This record gives sequence, structure tokens and C-alpha cells, in this order.
Amino acid sequence: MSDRASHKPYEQPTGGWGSVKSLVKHAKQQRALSAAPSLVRDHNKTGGYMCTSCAWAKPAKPHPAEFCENGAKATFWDLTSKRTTPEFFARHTVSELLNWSDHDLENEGRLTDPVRYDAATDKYTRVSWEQAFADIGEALKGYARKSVVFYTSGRASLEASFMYQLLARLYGNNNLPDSSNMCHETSSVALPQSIGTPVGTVLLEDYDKTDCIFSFGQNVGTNSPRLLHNLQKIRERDVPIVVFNPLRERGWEEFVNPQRPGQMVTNKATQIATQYHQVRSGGDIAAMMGIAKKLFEWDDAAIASGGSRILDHIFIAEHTHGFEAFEAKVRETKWDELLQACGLSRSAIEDAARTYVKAHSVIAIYGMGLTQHKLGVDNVQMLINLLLLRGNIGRPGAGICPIRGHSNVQGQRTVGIAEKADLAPLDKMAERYDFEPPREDGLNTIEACEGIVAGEVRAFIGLGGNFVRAVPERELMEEKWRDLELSVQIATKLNRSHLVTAKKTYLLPTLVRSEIDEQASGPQIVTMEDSTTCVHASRGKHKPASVSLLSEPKIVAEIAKATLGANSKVPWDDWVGNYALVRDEIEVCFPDDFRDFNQRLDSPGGFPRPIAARERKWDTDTGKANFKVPQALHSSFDDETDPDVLRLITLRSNDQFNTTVYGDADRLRGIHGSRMIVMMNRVDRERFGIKKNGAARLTTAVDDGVTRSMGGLQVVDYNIPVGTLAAYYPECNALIPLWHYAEESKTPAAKSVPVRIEPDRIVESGSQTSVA
Ligand SMILES: Nc1nc2c(c(=O)[nH]1)N[C@H]1C(S)=C(S)[C@@H](COP(=O)(O)OP(=O)(O)OC[C@H]3O[C@@H](n4cnc5c(=O)[nH]c(N)nc54)[C@H](O)[C@@H]3O)O[C@H]1N2
Ligand SMILES: Nc1nc2c(c(=O)[nH]1)N[C@H]1C(S)=C(S)[C@@H](COP(=O)(O)OP(=O)(O)OC[C@H]3O[C@@H](n4cnc5c(=O)[nH]c(N)nc54)[C@H](O)[C@@H]3O)O[C@H]1N2
Ligand SMILES: [Mo]
Repeated sequence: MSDRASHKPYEQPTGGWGSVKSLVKHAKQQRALSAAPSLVRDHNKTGGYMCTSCAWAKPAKPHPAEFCENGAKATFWDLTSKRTTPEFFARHTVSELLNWSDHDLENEGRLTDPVRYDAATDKYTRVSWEQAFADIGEALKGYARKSVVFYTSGRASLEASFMYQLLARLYGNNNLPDSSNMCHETSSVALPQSIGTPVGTVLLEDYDKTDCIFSFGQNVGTNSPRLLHNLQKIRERDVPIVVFNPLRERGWEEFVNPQRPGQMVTNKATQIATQYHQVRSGGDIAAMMGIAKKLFEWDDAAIASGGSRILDHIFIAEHTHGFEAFEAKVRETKWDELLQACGLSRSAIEDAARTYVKAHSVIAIYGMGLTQHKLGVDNVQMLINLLLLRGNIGRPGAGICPIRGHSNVQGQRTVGIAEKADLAPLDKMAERYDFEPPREDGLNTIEACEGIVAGEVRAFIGLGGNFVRAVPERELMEEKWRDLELSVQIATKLNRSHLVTAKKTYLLPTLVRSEIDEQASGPQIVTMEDSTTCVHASRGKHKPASVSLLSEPKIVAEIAKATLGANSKVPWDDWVGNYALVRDEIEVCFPDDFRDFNQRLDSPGGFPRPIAARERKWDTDTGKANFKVPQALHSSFDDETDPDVLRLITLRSNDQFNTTVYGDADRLRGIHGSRMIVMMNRVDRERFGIKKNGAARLTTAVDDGVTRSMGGLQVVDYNIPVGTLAAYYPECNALIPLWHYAEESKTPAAKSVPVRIEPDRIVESGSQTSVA
């Protein structure tokens, strides 16, 4: 990839020919064109496989082609004909590979064979599966139970995830962090306190009934593009869409549906957002409180004039708790405080409030722009407050809709991947599998990192993911990772976490979801849960990338057997032979969610889990939906008074799936040529004396004795609020302190990193951290 970035605002709509061109480019580059027909036939369709990329819902009546540019890209990269073989590892030392970029590593293609790190040659060499499992089992037997971590990234199926959590608990801990800890854990903490459910309340059918959408901190065009189909239909009913985002993301502006020939020929785009509010990073609580304040003002006027009420006072009285305290807070907060904190004008907030009030049923969508802040929990709860004011939860066309990340991240939590002991049905498992499960909470992602830094965690098993690259505080984490006794990485492609080796390191290659998973009883089905709580079956269609690959359930079972020995109550081999038996176990342990699991596998559109809040049943401490008073107006950091401290948002480009970097084209933002950039308002750039397209250095503005600094970043003039910067994840993770996370959920506050910026001499990739 070249080093210099170019920027020209992208004026084409999202979707359209731009996305078709990008798709063809990636199919060719990955030599995966032969997968194209199956993409149309099988992708997200009943009887086919579910997309590996995002978690957006799969409709009961799919489009002729139920995929988007980015889902197709992810699938082509999975079905690539490139291979990372033992011969590849024989040619390259691990030290050499550590200098490769994320893109270049994964671009080598699929891992084909189990390999083990050999420190003497600094190379990975082939190991037999039998040997690998025997070694790993032997090693695991030797550790204190609490010193082993079982991480999951959100792609593994419900079947693999269920077996994995059972492995951890039989082993003796609840150390089950997953990627969700860096993502929507904030939702899993905020939503239960407010409405008694850890997940969203909206079903796909609600999109056909809604009168209005509010969206906060989510980038639809890149991260959940199929949702644009729903939004387009909504816009054709003239339903307003109000967006709050510091960046004007193209997906929220205009869309051309590649599935509509007429629209493709005319290139006449559908306008998506009807209002776009470029809130400051971390300013959402204030913006939402402003809307609430307007509602109170108008409600007062309605009472005075005898007009119809603005607030749904009947719903509030019957279904909610904490209204008075919330009302008092909103009334006492001054407009100038609110406007200062959110950076919006009072008339902008009034416009949003007016649209909110005009609609009978409102859906609120949100993403990482709310969850990855210090007060992320308050952010989400403030959004719920706004919905409660007009009874917008628990009726058709209304509700809360967190857009989840990985394609099965929500489902993994549903089947017991949880470090919090009380979230898993331990009594049921104790009885069924005849063991005493650990009752103490395990480690989440941040606590696992702290444990590694402190030397208390001795071994790490990763069911997918790129942990070292995804977590904050990269330099320290990489250094301390090398002290681990054991790292076992179950993966599809090579990534940096495989190269930062422990004393013993195993790399175990596995199938991707679109590949045929052949076991004793024949080809297997796996299942996953989407963002709207619907559970789908998925059947792989493609020949596996290598004859040596094992499925995730098989790998988990073999590690379990090698570590724990035989257990007549847990017939690992039978389960691997027929995943329907694992689904029976899931049904026994989670009977409400998975009634008649095997019979309902092919329900069109998936079968929804029952969510009490949808029925206005509130499983909270008060038995009601709770209004929550936010702790502060700004969800960012405390050092607000220093004008030289800016807020850095770390986010995704259009050409990556998390740490898998497909290329350096952030097409929808018009940025090409390099990822080592920082988006900045021209006014800020000039204030800090940085030349146009010049280089800058970012230094984290915290006072903890550690200097975190990255130079050589090219500044791109960008339409972003003054005081807010944006740059790419994972490149900038070195700037985030480990302790900079959301209160309660411990989700890293990746959207509000306090930084200082200064001109740098040259544009160059590189980062540096040192202890002062
Ligand atoms: N193609 C593709 N799809 C993906 C992924 C991917 O990497 N590539 N990742 C998957 C995963 S794991 C996840 S979690 C999701 C992530 O999907 P998103 O939730 O969209 O996450 P981000 O791309 O990090 O960006 C979040 C958005 O929040 C905005 N934002 C930042 N700070 C604030 C703020 O303070 N307030 C407001 N209102 N907005 C803010 C940013 O400008 C950005 O548009 O996508 C999933 N889908
Ligand atoms: N600064 C900053 N940091 C962030 C974020 C941010 O916005 N800003 N976002 C956070 C979020 S939301 C998330 S979810 C995390 C992501 O953290 P992770 O989930 O740990 O990371 P991924 O990049 O999704 O993992 C990619 C790797 O997973 C493996 N893989 C892919 N498919 C499969 C499969 O089917 N099975 C198995 N076993 N392995 C597979 C491949 O080897 C690939 O290299 O990062 C977080 N970190
Ligand atoms: Mo995520």
C-alpha cells in the first residue's frame, strides 16, 4: 500500500456502481470469482449460509441478492484461493512477519494446517492435530484454574459457543471475555437496568410500521449496509430519519440500491437522513437532554392551553419509575450548558424535537458512537429515557435497536459466553453435567488484559479474533503477552495476535461458515442470532480451504477431552458427530429462548427469542421501565477545560472488518492511499500550525506517567466538529490507555481519547510508547 493519502469528498451515493466495482475488485484480487454464483443463491437465504460479516437481520422474504458490498467482500476474503501453508511459515520467521501490515498478513489467505511456534528457529512448523491437542491438554492441566482465559470473537456459532463455555466451566472458571466486551457490553449493562433486557426490542417488521428513525453513532453504509434496504423503503413512505454523528457518513446521506436496475441506470439516489446533526464527540447526552427539555416545554404549554399532551403521561404513570428525578434534572439544566456540551444550535435541537413529537412510533438505532465512551452506559440510558417519554417501547413500529457487530456476537452471550456468573444457568448445567460450576465472576476483556499485565493470567485460548490488535494499550500488551505460558489461537487467517508469541504458541486453523462442515452424521448445520434476536440456521456450501481443517466444535471438543478426560455426562464425540444434539443441550439449558430448537431451524427470517420488554413487561429491580439520570452532560473525559486537548474518535474505514484490513480505500469518506491519517477540522489544523496534508503527532493527554504517542500521521482536512478528531482503528489503539473505559461496562472508550496534536516532520507510519 502507498504511504500518502488523498482526500476528495465522495459525492456518489452509498451502494450503486461504486459498491459493484469494489466487489468485483475484491473477488478478482482474492481469486474468488467462482464463489460469486453461490453468493446470489445462498447468502443470507433459508437453506444457505448466513453472512460472516455483520449481524443485521435476515428478512423472511430475501431480495434476489441478499448481500451488500461489504458482506460480499468478507465472503470473498473467506473463500479466497490464496493459502497460508506450512511452506509459507518455513520461508518467513515470525520476527519478519511482525513487520507486515494487517492487510498483508491476512492477504496471504487461509491457514491450512495446525502449526506450533518454534523459538529456536523463530518459525511456525507443522504439528499433527493429535500432538497439538495432547500438548495443549497437558499444559492446561498444570495451571491454576483462574489463570486461564477463554476468549471468543463474535463469529463462532451457537453450537461452538455453547461447547466452549462448557469447556471453560468444566475446567473451573468463568473467564469468558468476548469481543462484545469491547463493543456492546455497554448495552448489556445499560439496557437491563433501564428496561430489563440486554438486547434490542425491535423486529424487522417494526421497520415497516415505524413513523420515524433516530440514529446515534452508527455508520450504516459501512458497517450494516443491508439495513439501507429497510431505510430506503422507509424513506419511500416519507418517514423522517434524524441522524446524530460528528461525521457526515455517506450511508446516512444517500443510497442507490444495487438491486434495483432502474435506480442503477438513473443513479438517482434515495435521500436517507432528513436531518443531520454533527454533534461533538461525546455530546449526545446533552443533545438528547435538549430534546427532552423541548418536550417538557411543549408539554407545559399543552397543559396550559388544554391541548393534547406531548408526553405519554399514561404510559409514564403505568410503566415507568424515576420520572420525577429525571424531569427535575432536565428542567434545572440550562440551555447554554446543553448547547456547549453538544456543540449544536438550539434550533437544530428544536428541529429534532419537533420531528420526534410528530411521530407516533419511533425506532432509535445506535452503535459504537454511544457505547465506546466513558459514560457510554449513561448515553444508552439517555436514549431509553427519550423513548420512554412518549411510550416508544413495547409497541409496533417503535423501540430500541442496538446494531450489533460480529455476525453472532449477540448469540454467543445468549448461550452462556459470559464472564458474569449469574448470566449463565449454572444450576441447570450443574445438574445436567454433574459438576460444580465456578460461581465467582470471571475476567472480562479489560480484566484479562490487566491479568496479563500483572502476570496472573498464564494461558490464553482464543476462539477467533485478533485480541492483541483489538485491545487498547498495544505496546504494553504486546510486551506482556510474551510472558504468557500458552497461547492457543483458533483462526482462519494469519494476524498479528498469532505473531506476538507466548512461551508455547499453537495456531489451529478452522472452517469458515460458508464451508461444508462434514461430520459423522453428514454435513452439519450451525446457528446464529442476529441484531433483532432472530435465530437462523446456516449451511456451508463450499469445499473447505484445506483437507486438514477442523470445525470449531471439533477443536473445542478435542481440547476439552485432552484437558478434562472422559465425562459420561458430556458426550463430546457424539455432539461433534451431530450438532443437532448440541442444539438439544442448548434447549435444555435455555428453554425459554430455544423451545423446539431443532424443529424451528428453518423458520423464514429466523425465529425471534421472546423479549419481555417487547410486551411491556419490565424485568428490572423496580418492575418498571426506569428513567435514569445521567451523571454528566458530556460522555467523554474530565479534562474539558483545556482547549488544546482534543477528542480522538477511533473508527472503521469502508475497507476493513475490524482488524481485517481489506485495503486502504475508505471510499465513502473519499480517503484513499493510506490509513495512517487523522481527520481534522481545517480551523483546528491552522490553529495548531499544521500544513495542509501535513504530518502530525498525536500524544495522549493523560497524566499517568506513560507517554503514548504516534507520529507521521497525515492530516486530512475534514468536515468534522472543531475539537473532534477521527483516525482509524486498530492503528491508533496504541494511544488508548487500558484504564480508559466506560464506567460499569468496561468497554474501552475508543470514541473519546483525549489527545494533543502537534506538527510532525514527515508522514510516516509508526508508533511509540515510553514510560516517562
Ligand atoms: N464492513 C464492516 N462491517 C462491520 C464491522 C467492520 O469493521 N466492517 N465491524 C462490526 C462490528 S464488530 C461492530 S461493533 C459494528 C460497528 O459499527 P459502528 O457502530 O458503526 O462503529 P464505528 O465504525 O466504530 O463507528 C461508529 C460511528 O460513530 C460515530 N461517532 C463517534 N463518536 C461519536 C459520538 O460521540 N457521538 C455520536 N453520535 N457518534 C459518534 C462515528 O463517526 C462513526 O460514524 O460494525 C460491524 N460491522
Ligand atoms: N480503538 C478501537 N478499538 C476497537 C474498536 C474500535 O472501534 N476502536 N472496536 C472494538 C470492537 S467493536 C470489536 S468487536 C473488537 C474486535 O475484536 P476481535 O473480534 O478480536 O477482532 P477481529 O478483527 O474481528 O478478528 C479477526 C480475526 O478473526 C479470525 N477469524 C475470522 N473468522 C473466523 C471464524 O469464523 N472462526 C475463527 N475461529 N476465527 C475467525 C481471523 O483469523 C481474523 O484475523 O475490536 C474492538 N477494538
Ligand atoms: Mo464489535
